[in-house]
Amino acid sequence: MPKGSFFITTPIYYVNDMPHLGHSYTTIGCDALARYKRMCGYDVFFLTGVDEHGQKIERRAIASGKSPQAYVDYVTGAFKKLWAELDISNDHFIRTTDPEHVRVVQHVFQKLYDSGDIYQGRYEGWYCTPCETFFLESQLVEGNCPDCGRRVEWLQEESYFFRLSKYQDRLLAHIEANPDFIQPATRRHEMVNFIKNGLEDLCVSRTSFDWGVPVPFAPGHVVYVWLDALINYLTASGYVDDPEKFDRYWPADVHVVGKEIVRFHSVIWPAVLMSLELPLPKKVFGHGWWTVEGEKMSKSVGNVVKPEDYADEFGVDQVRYFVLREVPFGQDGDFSRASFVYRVNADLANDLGNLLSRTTAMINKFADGKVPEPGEWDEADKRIPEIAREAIDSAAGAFDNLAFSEALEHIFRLVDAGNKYIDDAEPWNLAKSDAGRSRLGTVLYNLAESLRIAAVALSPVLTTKSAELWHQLGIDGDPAAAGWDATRWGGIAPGTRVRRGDPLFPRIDVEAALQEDAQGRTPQHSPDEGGDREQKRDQAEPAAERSVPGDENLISIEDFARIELKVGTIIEAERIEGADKLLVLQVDIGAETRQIVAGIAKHYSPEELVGKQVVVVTNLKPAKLRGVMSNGMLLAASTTGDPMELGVVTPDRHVPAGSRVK
Ligand code: ME8
Repeated sequence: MPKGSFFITTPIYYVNDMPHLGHSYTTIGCDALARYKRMCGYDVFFLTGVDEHGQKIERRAIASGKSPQAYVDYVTGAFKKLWAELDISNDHFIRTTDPEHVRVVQHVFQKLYDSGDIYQGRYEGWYCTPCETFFLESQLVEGNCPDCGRRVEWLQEESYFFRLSKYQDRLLAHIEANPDFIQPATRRHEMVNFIKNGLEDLCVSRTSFDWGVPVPFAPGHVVYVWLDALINYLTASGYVDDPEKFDRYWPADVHVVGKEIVRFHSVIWPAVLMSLELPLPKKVFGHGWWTVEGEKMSKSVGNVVKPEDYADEFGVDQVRYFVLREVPFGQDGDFSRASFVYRVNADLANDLGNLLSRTTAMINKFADGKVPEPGEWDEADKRIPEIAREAIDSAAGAFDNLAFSEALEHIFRLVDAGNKYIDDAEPWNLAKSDAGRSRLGTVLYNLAESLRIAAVALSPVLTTKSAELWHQLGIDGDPAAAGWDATRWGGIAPGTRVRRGDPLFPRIDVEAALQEDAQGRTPQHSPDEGGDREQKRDQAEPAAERSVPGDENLISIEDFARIELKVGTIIEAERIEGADKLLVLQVDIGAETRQIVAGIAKHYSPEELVGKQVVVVTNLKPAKLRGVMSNGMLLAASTTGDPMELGVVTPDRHVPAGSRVK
C-alpha cells in the first residue's frame, strides 16, 4: 500500500546546447531522491524534460541551418540518450513543443487574462536572450546582464503583462509561514530580500520572433518562454487533461533547480499559481553550481564536462556517486579529473570494494564459502548492528532533506566500521582456536550483513553496483526492489553461498588516468606557441612539395583516408581576448557542434564567418590554444608572403553539414 504520492521535478533544460555535467547533476540528484522515495513506499512521479521554445533557441536553429523543430528534435534526442545512459528513472519526459503542453499554456494564459491578472501594455527595456530574462536599467551591471555578464538588448514591444506586483505581500507571508518552502536557507534569505525590494509586473508575451506558444487571443504574440516553461509542471501532472492524475500528484513535493533559477520558481511561479488559485509546491530546492578546475564551465573555455565520457571510461555508478558525494547539494563545487579519480579510488575501490572482497574471501577460506551462523558475541560485535542502525537512520533523514553527500557519508560510516572491525577482530587469528571459531561466525556474519544493508541504502545512487554487490554476497534479487525496510538488521540467511567475482570497483591507475589527461585530452601549448597552429604545422612537418614521385614520402589512399574531413557550418564566431590572430568558432558538423580555434582573425571578422560552410579535420587530437580548447581544424589556403593572404576552403555549393570530404 503506497504511503502517498511524491512528485519531484528537475528544471526543463534549454536545448540550445548539448547536456553536460550541470544538467546531469540536478537530474542524478532527483533520480536518487525518486529511487529512495520509491523504496520507502511512495507513489513517485519523477518528471524531467526540455525547454524548447524562445528566441535563444530560434536563433541557434537558424544559425545551424535547421528548422527550429528539426533542431530541437536533435538536441532533445541527446538529452534522452544521456538520461538512459546515466540510468535516470524518470516517469515522464516533457517537451514544451508537446501539443498537450501548448494547449495547457494557452489555457492558463487565457485564464490569467480573463481574471484580469494579465493586461495589455508596452514593454520598453532590457532583455538578456541567453538568460531569456527582462531587466530594469538599475539591475544591469556595467550595462550588462547581472546574471551572465553578457550584452543585453533594448526591446520596445507591445506586450502583455502579468500583475506580479499584486502578489508581493502574499508571497512574503507564504515564505515566512513556510520556512521549508525555499531551501537551503541562504536561498530563502536572498528571495525575501529580492521581494522586499519591490516586484514589478512581468512582461509575459513577445512579438519580435515566433518560436513559441501563440497567445490565444492576440495574433503575433508568443508566450514568454519562462511562463511557458514553468507551466510544464502543471501539464505533466494532468492539469486540464487528467483531473484524477492532477489530484494525485499536485502540488509538487519538490522542484529541484540550480541556484540561478530559484527566483523564477519561488517568486514568479507561486504568484502565477496563486492567481490560478492552485496550491503551491511544497519546496523549491536551489542546489549549487559546478565549476571545472576553478573556472566557469563554458564552451569557449573548452572545459565542458561530458558525463558520458566519464561513464564510458570509469562507469556510470562512479559518476553518480562522485557528483552526489563530492559536494553538499546546496553548495558550489569544483570538478576535476584528479578529484574524480581520487574519490572513486578511496571510497569505492578501497573502502567498499575491499570490504566486499575481504569478506567474501574470508567466508570462502574460513566457512566453506557460506555465510556462517553467528556464534558468541562480544562488545565489539554488538556494536556493529547498532552502527548499522544509526548509519541507516541518519542516511534516511539526509536523503529526505536532499543532503545526498551527507547520506552517503553516513552509509560509508558502516563500511568504514566494517573494515576496522576486520582489522581489530583479526578473523585469521580467531580461526586458530575453538573458542575463536565461535566468535569468527559472528564476525563473518556481521560483515556480510553490514554489506547487504549498505547495498540497499546505496542503491538509490549505485543503481547497478548495489545489485552486483548482492549477487557476490550470494543474495538473489535486487536491493532497490527489496525496499528501504530491507535495511533492518538480520536479512541475510546463514548458509547463503557467496559468489566471489571481479572487483566491484576496479582501482583506477591514477598515474595513467591523470597522465592521459595531461597528454591526450588537453595538450598544453605554451602561449607563444599557441598563436597559429596552421603555421606551426607548416614549420614542423615536411611540406608536400618536398616529396617527389617515387619518394617514400608518398602516401597511400588508405593513409589519406585516415584523415577525416567533413563539411561544417559556422554557427558562432568570437574573438579571443589577448590573441589577435585567433577566433573561437562553433561549427555544426552534423552529428555535433565542435569548438575550433582558428588563426584567421586577421583575415575574417566573426560576423562574416557565421553561416559560412567550411572543411574541417574532425579526427585531430584536441589541443588548447591560448587556454581555449580546439577540437578540430579548419582547412585554409594561404600564401607565405607578408602580408599573408588567406582563404578558408569552402564547398562550391551548399551541402548538408557533416558531409564527408574525400
Ligand atoms: O534555466 N552546475 O535551463 P538551462 C550545476 N530552461 N547545475 C547546473 C550547471 C552547473 N554548472 N549548469 C546547468 C533553464 N545546471 C530553463 C529552466 S525550468 C521551468 C526552466 C543545471 O538549460 C541546473 O539545474 O539553463 C540549472 O538550474 C539548470 O541546469 C539550467 O538549465
